[in-house]
Amino acid sequence: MEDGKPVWAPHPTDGFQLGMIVDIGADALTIEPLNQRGKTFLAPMNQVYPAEDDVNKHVDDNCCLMYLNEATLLNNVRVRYNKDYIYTYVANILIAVNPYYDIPKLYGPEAIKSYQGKSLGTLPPHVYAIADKAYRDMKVLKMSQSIIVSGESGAGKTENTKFVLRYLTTTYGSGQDIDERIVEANPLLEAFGNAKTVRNNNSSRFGKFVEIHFNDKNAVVGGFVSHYLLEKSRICMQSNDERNYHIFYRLCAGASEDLKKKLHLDSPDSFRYLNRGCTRYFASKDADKQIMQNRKSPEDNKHVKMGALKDPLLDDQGDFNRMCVAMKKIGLNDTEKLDLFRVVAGVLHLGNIDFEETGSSSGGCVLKNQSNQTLECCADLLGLDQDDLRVSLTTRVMLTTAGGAKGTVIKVPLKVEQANNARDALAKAVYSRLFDHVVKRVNQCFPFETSSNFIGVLDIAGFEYFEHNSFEQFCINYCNEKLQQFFNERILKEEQELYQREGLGVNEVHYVDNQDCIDLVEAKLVGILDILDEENRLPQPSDQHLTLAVHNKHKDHFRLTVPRKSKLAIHRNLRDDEGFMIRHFAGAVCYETTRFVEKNNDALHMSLESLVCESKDKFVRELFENSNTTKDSKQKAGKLGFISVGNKFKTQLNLLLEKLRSTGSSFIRCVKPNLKMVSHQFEGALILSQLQCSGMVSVLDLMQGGFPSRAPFHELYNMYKQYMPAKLTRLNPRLFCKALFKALGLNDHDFKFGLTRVFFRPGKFAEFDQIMKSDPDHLAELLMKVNKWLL
Ligand code: AD9
Ligand code: MG
Repeated sequence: MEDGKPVWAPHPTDGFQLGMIVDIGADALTIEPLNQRGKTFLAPMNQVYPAEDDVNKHVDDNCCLMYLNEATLLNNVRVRYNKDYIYTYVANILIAVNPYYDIPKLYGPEAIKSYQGKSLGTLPPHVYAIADKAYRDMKVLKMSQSIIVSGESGAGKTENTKFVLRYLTTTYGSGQDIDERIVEANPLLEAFGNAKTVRNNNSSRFGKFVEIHFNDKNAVVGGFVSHYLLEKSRICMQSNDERNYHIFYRLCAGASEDLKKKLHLDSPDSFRYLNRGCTRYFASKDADKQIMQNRKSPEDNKHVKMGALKDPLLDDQGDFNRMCVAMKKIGLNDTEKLDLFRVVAGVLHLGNIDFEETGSSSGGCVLKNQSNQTLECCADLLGLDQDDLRVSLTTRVMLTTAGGAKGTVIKVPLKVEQANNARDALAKAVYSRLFDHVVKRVNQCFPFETSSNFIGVLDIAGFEYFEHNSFEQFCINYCNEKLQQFFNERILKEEQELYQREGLGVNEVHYVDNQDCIDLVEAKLVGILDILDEENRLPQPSDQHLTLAVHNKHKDHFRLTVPRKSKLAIHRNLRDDEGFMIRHFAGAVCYETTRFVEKNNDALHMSLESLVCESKDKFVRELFENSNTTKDSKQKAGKLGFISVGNKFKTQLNLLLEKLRSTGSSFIRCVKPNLKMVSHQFEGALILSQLQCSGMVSVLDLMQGGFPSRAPFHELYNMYKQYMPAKLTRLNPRLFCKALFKALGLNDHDFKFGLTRVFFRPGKFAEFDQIMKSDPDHLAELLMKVNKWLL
């Protein structure tokens, strides 16, 4: 930092503020803010960064700045955001800030056209440029590609994923149905897998990896969707101001009178699974109208409460119609549509079944009187026998070895709470099997026989850290540790190894290897997932016993500690057997272990499992027969009463990473600009923490001294061979490149020659390519210069 020049110093809400250093202490600096002369504050030495001379200047690629640090990155992203330039590169990584409004022409057909075949960096940063790079890399390198889209809830992952899919199918499609189907599958997936949360009105509650497959001529031939971890708890319970999955409300709002009758549907208010959690709003016609006019301003509507359950920001009826159009476009017929709706309605009715104590000495429960009709509806919709359903919900079948009568089946009556749990477990199992089916059915819409390569787009929740963190956050953060490790491997480790191999002499950048954290979760026997499975297999598993076992096994592990060590009071109140804290790459998270054991179990108890497997409704029966648990594991699960959710996720995740490692990769880091979900509001501190969590700061360190673009000598030689005078073609590729660079008069600082390739400073390869391609006459002239130089 130079004397007398402004610096970036920490600011509690803006992230950083400009100031002057007025005094230097042992480990802190005294700063005078530029906009508050005369006032000073202390800032830790390592949180003060040099500022660019012109702080209002912005650049497409952050690596073009003089000082690469988190403050200049934040400032660049801010200046650009204020001008509606929501995309920014850090070398080849794309940062995408959610604008929360439709920026005119940003994604239109003209934009799609303009990015086709263009090297990264020749046009303004864009998600289309990343999609096109993936396509060109696939074509040139004959290698599948993946695009990893990450960011916190509401940051824009799903929207950007959709833009990538639309770009690839529009630009490189085969002009057949399949292109449209890949895009139109989304409304269906979102209807069943997305919900309104406090963070995002259309939050994906599952992860997905969408592959677009290409033939040997590099045209789209089909697609395949893999899905991860649907949030099951939402089906029965939602937090304040949140909703269940969209499909429930859409069906209630959009079904024809006829269909409503058939499915015994009423307003969402009448269903237990829908009427808790979400704020209620007026639903009179006039109020509705006024609400729709104010759709973009949730604050204005906060006072309009009570009445039928309806969210003013969501148009359930319109969305229902759009979903039906999408279903038709991807080829679902009316019977299939009705199958889906019937099961959705069945789940709703199931949720309305209530129990009460019998008062008898056996301590069991019975259905409340008014639930008998609901039971009938539910049984009818799911093809179940009414009495069997009643018995399965209120008793539990157990195999006993007591009194020497080996294998005797006894029926144990359930208490009200246990019956409630059985009902909810059944609802969750039915709905999650239904979601599996939707994904499977979607996959049948774009089948392919042979594929040469694919481009896969990963849209999965980013690192999560809430006040209360449970099993869902534990799984998603474990997943993010794995993805961060992959990012480190691809961006940091491989990069440095290459510099070394090529003899570039660039300073080494240190980053934290998170393998120890991954091991803590997934290692055989001692990892938390295996300890959890072991707990699930005990005759009387408990969350407390599990939690103590985790602490005991990892007493001195650097990454694991007890909640009372947390910085936050809310966590310090937890006992040692109520939670554990993990130090993740992106920060420490305290997990409350209540219901870990239950959430880790995908098995229905035996009587419920056999009830649905024997449904008279073929569709329902097949949901369970064809679910991805094999017959073997089902039988095993039946005996043990346990199928592990955590270990299934671990297996899926490891397969995904294996796949990612076998492809070329690009990264899109999505950023949420504010918590209000409104346009034109940049909350610096919030954004800074997202940039830090995404590993961008280590990348800046590396790039500060690095060369993110490179081209092998022989590639450059072949690329420009056709323009060369005959004499020059005799030169070896390396010498030719040296001559060419000299002739072009490129700045020595912008590139470096390695052993097999030339390395460019960020953004400089695009400049070079532009010169070479833009003007053949000029190129010939330059090459004559090369000729002279060699002579
Ligand atoms: V979650 O983890 O699934 O809860 P995402 O997927 O990161 O989350 P999503 O893509 O759903 O967020 O974006 C949230 C909302 O922001 C969208 O519904 C849009 O209203 C808005 N959004 C996001 N990206 C854009 C954009 N490029 N242009 C306009 C956008 N609006
Ligand atoms: Mg999403």
